[in-house]
Amino acid sequence: MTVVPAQSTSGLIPAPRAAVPGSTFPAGFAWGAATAAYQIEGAVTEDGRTPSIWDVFSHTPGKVVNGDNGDTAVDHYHRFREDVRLMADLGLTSYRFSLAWPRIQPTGRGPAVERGLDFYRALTDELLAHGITPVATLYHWDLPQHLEDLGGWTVRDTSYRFAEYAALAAEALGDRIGTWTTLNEPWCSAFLGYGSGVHAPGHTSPAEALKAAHHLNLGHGLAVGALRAALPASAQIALSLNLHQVRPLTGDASDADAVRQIDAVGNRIFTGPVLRGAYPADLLEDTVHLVDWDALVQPGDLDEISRPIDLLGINYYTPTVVSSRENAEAGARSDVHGASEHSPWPGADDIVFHQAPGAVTAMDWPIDATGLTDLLLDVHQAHPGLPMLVTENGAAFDDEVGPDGTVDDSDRIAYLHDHLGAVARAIEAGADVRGYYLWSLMDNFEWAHGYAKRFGAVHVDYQTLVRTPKASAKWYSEVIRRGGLA
Ligand code: IFM
Repeated sequence: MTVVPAQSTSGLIPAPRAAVPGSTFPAGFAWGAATAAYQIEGAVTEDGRTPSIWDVFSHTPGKVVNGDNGDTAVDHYHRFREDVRLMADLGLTSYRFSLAWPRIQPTGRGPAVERGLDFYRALTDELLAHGITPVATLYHWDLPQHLEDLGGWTVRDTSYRFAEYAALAAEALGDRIGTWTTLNEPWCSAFLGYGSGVHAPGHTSPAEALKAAHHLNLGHGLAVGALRAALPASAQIALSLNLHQVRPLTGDASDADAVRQIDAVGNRIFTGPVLRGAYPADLLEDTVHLVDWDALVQPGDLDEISRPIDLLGINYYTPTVVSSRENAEAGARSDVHGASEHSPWPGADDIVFHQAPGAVTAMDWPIDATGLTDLLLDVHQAHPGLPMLVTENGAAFDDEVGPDGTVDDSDRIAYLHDHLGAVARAIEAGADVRGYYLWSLMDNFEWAHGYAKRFGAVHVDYQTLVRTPKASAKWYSEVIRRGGLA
């Protein structure tokens, strides 16, 4: 039986309806793919855009593999119509992309640049014309450099600047975009950007990282307020977190404590204030020697941060295995988040990271789909009734174009099959998961790895910029057409 998945006509991700016959996935489930502005757009000096922290970082020698940068990326800024056609051919019902803050409000202050907004107007019009629901992320790591020069996320003012930018974007695009995400993976912005320094702006200070985390949380909350004020009441507002599915190396109590600590500084530092209105007491205790939390968290901040959201976005790639130092065995990893002698885990110096067993992707990330089911069910149990979207999931592999011009990425198909199965299991167990966004629509600039890692379902030739759907793209379009796995 051929089932055409229900499309959302309202620009919203619908609440679950009856399951598609023969499938676990509900009718109206968002079958999506995701990208981010700096990773795909290029055109970094066009139409008023000014440098972001990633322009500056990627042009700093030694920061990105091969000295790559996003100057051209995959030229989506000029090729978006072709890219939307690819999405439509795939049968995507939704597309998650990010708005470039330095395109819309170049100095992080003042009025919006219409030419920057026009690009997103044209992109969303094209999506809507093809029946694809746009999901816009306001911040996927491209802070205007101008704001970084004033202290970036280590200073409170940036949170207020972010809310102002959110209001400008919502006022201009709220008639076309019904579903909004404030931040993508604030853990990376704070702890890779200001802690280990492997991401822009490349700072290596545990105190700055913790301050950045709070100001990102505050920016999120203030932006939720700004979005609610500017958007229709029906708008859906989300936050995308790369929650760590943390597992102990052994059953020892000290490993359980290692899990607790990484869960605190990796996950609950965000879910605590956002979903419960408080920072976890154990996090504050673990990091009290690094930052003055009483001075950092000002009266009223937690009320702002905990403004209700409609959906939680979850990004998952691999589980995280930890132990205490005394339980560490051979095989311990020091490179869990890129090559840096500085830790992205403030206050957790005695915790050792381990490679989970089994096959790995080209990122050297262990493949374990059970982590996604567990993660979705953990969130479901901790926050019953909270609707979720898997806003990113996917894998990099060393894809090659065959002599016949096709790309046989059967390893990616296996990864996606297992992870969609993991989502189905979480839905069967009661989790309210409303969509899945494959990372990524197409090969793109993979941050500090440059163009060396390919996550796309669509191959991009970086010389010619020709796009070629891989076997996984064809496989995914069959899944979408059926409304679920076979
Ligand atoms: O490419 C990134 C994306 O920008 C954020 N989440 C993880 C992806 C793969 O590393």
